[in-house]
Amino acid sequence: MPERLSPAQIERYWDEGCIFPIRVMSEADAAEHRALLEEFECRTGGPLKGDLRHKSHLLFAWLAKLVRHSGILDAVEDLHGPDLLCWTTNFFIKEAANPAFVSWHQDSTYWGLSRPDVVTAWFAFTEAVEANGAMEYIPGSHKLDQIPHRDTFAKNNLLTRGQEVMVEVDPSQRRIITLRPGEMSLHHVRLVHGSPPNPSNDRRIGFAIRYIPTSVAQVAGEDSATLVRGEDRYGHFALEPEPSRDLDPKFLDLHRHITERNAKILYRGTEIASYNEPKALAERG
Ligand SMILES: O=C(O)CCC(=O)C(=O)O
Repeated sequence: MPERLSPAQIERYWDEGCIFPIRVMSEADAAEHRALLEEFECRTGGPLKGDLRHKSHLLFAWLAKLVRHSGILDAVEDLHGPDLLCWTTNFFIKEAANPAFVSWHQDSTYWGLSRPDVVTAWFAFTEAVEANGAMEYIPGSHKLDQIPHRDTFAKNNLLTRGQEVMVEVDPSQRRIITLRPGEMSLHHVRLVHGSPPNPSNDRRIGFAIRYIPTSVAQVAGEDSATLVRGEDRYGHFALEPEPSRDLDPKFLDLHRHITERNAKILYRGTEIASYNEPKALAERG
């Protein structure tokens, strides 16, 4: 057992649904990660878009390494044991002085996973503070069952369906997840959380890595995941290969296939079939 987390941190995770800050790498190394992302964005003419923001660890070798980073996995193992899958990854990028926000929600709502044994490692490429739209959460809310959500498809909402909890959230209860670059928070899949816009003059960049023990299954369709530690004795997911270089054409094809299939799970019950469409639908009203 790695024991990256102290007993007090483990207790707080199960009690409050979230712990932070946990240092994964130095600020200088986090700045290098940001530079790698921005070098790609510069070359391709602007911020990472659409489905490139999802499962990006299948496209970039440096992100494939990040999801396997022992500073992250040792902490996840302390919560969920030694056999771990990375189910997905999602960039949450808020541009400077931009209205993008994340409504109050529980991650578990549309993911189709068999049990709420899912932890997100939200890794900070930049600092995340109140002034640039850091994540906020309601302590203890992960102990609630699944709360009904309504889909809004709101234009500036970064979530797939712009989904929000159909209960009043008391803002006086909220806690802000403040992180320096290279630190992470860990949050439970049932935690009620969200984040306001970023009015600052720099981007706020987070990379959310979703981990599950291999015993968790997908119940809403065919799915794949990356074995990042231990052994998979269940075979609930097709196992994804690791890219050894960035943007390998074989991996671009695989990524397209996987993200299209995932979109069917995440958007089931709507008319939407891909990560690129929701804004268009919202604009059509
Ligand atoms: O990055 C944010 O502000 C929100 C992220 C989020 O909702 C998540 O990681 O589940």
